[in-house]
Amino acid sequence: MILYDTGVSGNCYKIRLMLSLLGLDYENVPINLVALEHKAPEFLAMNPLGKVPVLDDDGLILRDSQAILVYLATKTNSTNWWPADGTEQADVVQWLSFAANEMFNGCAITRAILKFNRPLELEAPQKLARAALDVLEGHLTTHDWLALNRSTIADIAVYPYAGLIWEGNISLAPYEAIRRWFSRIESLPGYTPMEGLPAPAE
Ligand SMILES: N[C@@H](CCC(=O)N[C@@H](CS)C(=O)NCC(=O)O)C(=O)O
Repeated sequence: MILYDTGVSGNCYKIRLMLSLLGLDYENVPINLVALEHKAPEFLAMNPLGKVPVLDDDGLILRDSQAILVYLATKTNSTNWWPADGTEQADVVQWLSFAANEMFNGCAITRAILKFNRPLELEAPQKLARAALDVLEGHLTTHDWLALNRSTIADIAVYPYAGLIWEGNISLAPYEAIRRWFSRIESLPGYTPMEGLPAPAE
């Protein structure tokens, strides 16, 4: 398996984390976004959206971190991470959509503006980030995990941009339930860190 990967990307980190939790070997091909390697014709042939991550498993090419998480759990028959039952899958998918929408457009964009000086307007993504964190905090006040009362790919999809939001100048100090959930994820066997995660204690 080959992962086309950018180290600072939370979406790519989701895949590195899942591969590590599943104990899978893979080849890592770094993609330099500053050098626009993701817009080169050979990369666009794999992902016409021109975005990382991309996974190549023996010629099967997949884009989108949520889709890749489903694929990796399915490939390894890990029904604890990705259930076989459709109703249970729907519970997990609610959070995969939350990761791709509210977490990305709120937390990831807020971080990108402040950490990478992206020339975007800050107010709307910051507001979305706080609203998303409030939803997470509310859920995690009464649940240990996002779906199915156990760790699933839902947690792996949402964790990175929640944990990295301190790089977007939003303090995690008031979010006690989220920080307890971080500790549970960071204690999973096979957990691997990235630059900025685990988030420093405040
Ligand atoms: N929905 C996609 C989003 C992928 C994405 O936005 N990747 C970013 C890095 S985190 C990227 O490649 N950005 C470069 C660009 O959009 O030009 C996923 O979850 O993988």
